[in-house]
Amino acid sequence: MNPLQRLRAVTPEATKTHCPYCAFQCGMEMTVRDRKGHDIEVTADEAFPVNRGQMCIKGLTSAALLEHPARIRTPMLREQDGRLAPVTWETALDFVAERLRSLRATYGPASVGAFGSGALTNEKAYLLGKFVRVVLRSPNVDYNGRYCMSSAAAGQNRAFGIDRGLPFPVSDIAKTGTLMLWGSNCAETMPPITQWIFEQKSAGGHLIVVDPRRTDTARIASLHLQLTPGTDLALANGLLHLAIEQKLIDEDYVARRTEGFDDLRRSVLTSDPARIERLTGVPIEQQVRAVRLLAESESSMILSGRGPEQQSKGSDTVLALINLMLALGKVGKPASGYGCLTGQGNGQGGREHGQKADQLPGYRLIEDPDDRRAIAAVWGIEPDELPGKGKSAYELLDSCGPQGGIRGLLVFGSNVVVSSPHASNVERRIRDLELLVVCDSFQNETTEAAHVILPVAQWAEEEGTMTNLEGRVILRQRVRPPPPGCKTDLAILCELAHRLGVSRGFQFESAQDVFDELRAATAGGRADYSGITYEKIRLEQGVFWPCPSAGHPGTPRLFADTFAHPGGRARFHAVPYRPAEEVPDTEYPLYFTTGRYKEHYNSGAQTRLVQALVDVRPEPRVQIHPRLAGKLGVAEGEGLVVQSRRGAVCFLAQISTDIRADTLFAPFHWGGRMAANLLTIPALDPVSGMPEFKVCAVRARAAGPAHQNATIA
Ligand SMILES: Nc1nc2c(c(=O)[nH]1)N[C@H]1C(S)=C(S)[C@@H](COP(=O)(O)OP(=O)(O)OC[C@H]3O[C@@H](n4cnc5c(=O)[nH]c(N)nc54)[C@H](O)[C@@H]3O)O[C@H]1N2
Ligand SMILES: Nc1nc2c(c(=O)[nH]1)N[C@H]1C(S)=C(S)[C@@H](COP(=O)(O)OP(=O)(O)OC[C@H]3O[C@@H](n4cnc5c(=O)[nH]c(N)nc54)[C@H](O)[C@@H]3O)O[C@H]1N2
Ligand code: SF4
Ligand SMILES: [Mo]
Repeated sequence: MNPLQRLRAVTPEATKTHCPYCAFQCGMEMTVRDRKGHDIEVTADEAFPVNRGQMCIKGLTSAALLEHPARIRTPMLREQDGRLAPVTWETALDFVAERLRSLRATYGPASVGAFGSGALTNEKAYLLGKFVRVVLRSPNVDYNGRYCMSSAAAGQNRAFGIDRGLPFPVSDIAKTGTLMLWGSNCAETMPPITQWIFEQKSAGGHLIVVDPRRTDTARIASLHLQLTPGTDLALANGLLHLAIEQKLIDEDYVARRTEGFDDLRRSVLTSDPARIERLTGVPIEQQVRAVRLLAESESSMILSGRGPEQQSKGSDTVLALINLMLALGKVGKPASGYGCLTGQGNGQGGREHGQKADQLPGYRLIEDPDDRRAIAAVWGIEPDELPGKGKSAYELLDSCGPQGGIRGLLVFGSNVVVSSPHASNVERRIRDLELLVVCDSFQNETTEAAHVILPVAQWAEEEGTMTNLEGRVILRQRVRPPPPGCKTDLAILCELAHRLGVSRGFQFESAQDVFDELRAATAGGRADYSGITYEKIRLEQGVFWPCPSAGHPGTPRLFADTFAHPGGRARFHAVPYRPAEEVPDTEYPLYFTTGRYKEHYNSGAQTRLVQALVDVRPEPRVQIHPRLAGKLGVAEGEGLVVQSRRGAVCFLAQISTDIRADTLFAPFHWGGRMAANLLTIPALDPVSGMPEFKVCAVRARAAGPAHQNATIA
């Protein structure tokens, strides 16, 4: 069946679209079963080549969000007495525009800004960046992808000159000889990916997992390196040292395709296996086995997740992983190389179109004069009128209030009070804002501090493109109209722009119109979308960027012949090991690390509303090794008070030999007193601005009988 026939074969009510959650962006079909559009069935799209008919429990239950009773259906304004009152759109938008105007007049344009999201479509990310730069004239726009992909992005840009999470389609996973999943628990965080891993394993491939916990992903591995949290950089350098010692380096590849190896070679001299074993806890035999599997398989790949990336040295760690794969001569070979498993639905596209503090559309740089000229021309302004680089996500939030100088903030698609490090600080800061506007479909912990809440359409109620973890640009089609009272993010941005006196450049009939402008803005940029159209996406099951012209087929695979740096070579970087910002000591003797459950998504703002998911995972539990639990006197299901220098949380204990005895783990999907981020440290990677979500020091004690239910209350 050709793709057109396949589209027609679908029943009239079934619309092909994609899941609202993670970067796997499973193809799904939504069928409206009643005339009101309330009863909607979700099935996985058998024909979509990424998930091939599989989906996880989150995607399959996602339709519950559309008619959810908690859905906000009218704008809300905070009254003098602190209560939220429903108001008309006119009132709400006039109020926001007036406050933005007066804050800018009093404190200057940089006093207002926006916080965006990897949940936003490409069109929204593009228009948000344009709105902040052109209408607010502020440098301050950043987004939650800073918490997610920024270290991998920084590493790939420096090494390859381009950042596309995966340089190949996920189907290449099935063809690789050795797959090393480094700090990714993808069996739980993008479950349908395991079909490719199982295929790889049945073809005789090896799977290595690097994680301080024996996760569902580690359980299917033939080799599990259960390292000490925060020591990934040491381990990666150590593997390179071993590769050099054991003569596994592809000298010919290094000479032809790279630069900077001599400096790197010198820098890993001290990373001898015994030292690395002491630092990381990974036995020498395991180090040797891992590097031999990577080097000696005809094809091999390292895919990283948030484990090594969400550290204050995350971008260096990514460089070390790339160093290793370049030195082994793997990058650009079939089914080989380095890739990052992007997290959010549009984590990839969200970082390409200008909602990042240092970037302009097409992955252009805001500090590059040529890039500024190119975008200013598309936007019809002078290059000088474009503001410069703004603050990174955590720094932006930490600057809210009179001291930091950010007085007004618009939030699109992030529950920052739950998902930011040192959450109590972020909550205090945003409560100091003179204007906090949250655009969302639901109230959450962040809207509690909002002056205005604007209710938005959800993913199935509007069109837009997303760029999945492979760099494949896909199309979300509209399944039903938004409920009366809700507007799209695009409409909100345009209407605010008009009220602030900027009409030109903010008059779009549809998301597709915005996409057409985005295409023009990316032409000639690193992430070139100019040859992509909605129609082409429909016909070809998505199009991989770069796609620089209408006749261009898109680029599923990068680096076969060249890298994106001038001269075409990849660059090695010497990245010496350094410890985490905070390591255990006598006062706070344990590591604390964080991550995810299969059933919940990020801050939980959406999934905590879905009963089927709450039934399976009603609350967070702290994972603790039985030996440590015994020492602390805590039993399964009892309260354990976990305390860091920033706060304390009483979690119920989940006792398990799957975790190291020096480490506690908790998910960050809950807010309030159960927020893991009350404990985390806001140490930031100096290059990427990524917070150290994966490592801090804590102490723990049994809560005692009086407090057993403390976390449930
Ligand atoms: N179910 C579910 N799926 C999701 C999401 C979700 O919230 N829930 N979110 C989506 C998003 S936005 C993202 S970014 C991805 C994230 O996907 P993953 O990267 O798979 O998720 P995490 O659980 O954050 O981290 C992965 C692993 O890192 C390990 N880890 C902790 N500390 C360290 C360390 O120091 N070194 C190493 N090597 N590993 C460490 C943790 O034990 C954890 O198992 O998932 C996406 N998919
Ligand atoms: N301790 C710890 N903290 C972490 C992490 C960790 O591993 N450990 N991971 C970090 C990572 S990787 C990420 S990605 C962040 C994610 O955490 P957040 O940035 O809080 O993201 P979500 O929880 O996905 O919040 C999305 C919100 O956006 C809304 N939304 C969804 N789509 C749209 C839309 O199109 N428009 C608008 N206006 N709103 C929309 C949803 O209803 C929801 O309220 O958390 C980070 N925080
Ligand atoms: S794997 Fe990701 S995209 Fe697929 S259904 Fe689950 S959450 Fe949705
Ligand atoms: Mo993420």
